[in-house]
Amino acid sequence: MYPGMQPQAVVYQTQSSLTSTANAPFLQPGSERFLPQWFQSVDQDRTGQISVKELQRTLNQNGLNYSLKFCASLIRMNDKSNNGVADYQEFCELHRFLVTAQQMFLHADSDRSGYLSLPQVHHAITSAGFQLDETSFYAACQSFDVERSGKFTLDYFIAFYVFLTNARSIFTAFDSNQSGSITLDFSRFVYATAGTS
Ligand SMILES: [Ca+2]
Ligand SMILES: [Ca+2]
Repeated sequence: MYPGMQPQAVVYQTQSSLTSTANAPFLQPGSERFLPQWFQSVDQDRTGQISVKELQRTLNQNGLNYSLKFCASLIRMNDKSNNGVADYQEFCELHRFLVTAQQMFLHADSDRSGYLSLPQVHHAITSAGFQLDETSFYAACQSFDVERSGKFTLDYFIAFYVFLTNARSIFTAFDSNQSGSITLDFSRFVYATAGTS
């Protein structure tokens, strides 16, 4: 529940769809053994690179319905060559990131409801080293949980985690002397926010 909100009737998501997402073969622990085969099957046009659309199709087939824009930010997270597509190494790193995020989700979902409450989300991201004050935490949650249900399913949680990871990378890049605070003019602020979404 977000601060200032009244309790409402709760509509629970069916367990079956969540279970199938959590069991997506692509993200199961041990699935890294099959990454060469995964890479080949994801790379439908045989370019040797995974495009944003190819990634979106695969995640979709695994129950993670993401926009093209979000899939682009997933690729950007590990895009060392900065060419907007994922080569095999970048694909492997992305896979490792997604498996980790899914494990964080399953670990935080201690009551096995299939979604995380806001305190569970807070606990998960704090354990991952993200320190946010309460106002920032709720504001960030609401930008993903647009219906303000207070429930983070796996896809929401991954999106939130990607956002925080990208935000931290950008912050760290600006905070070159590691003082823990940065000063941005408008232009650099736009540059920074463009990299987080
Ligand atoms: Ca391709
Ligand atoms: Ca690349």
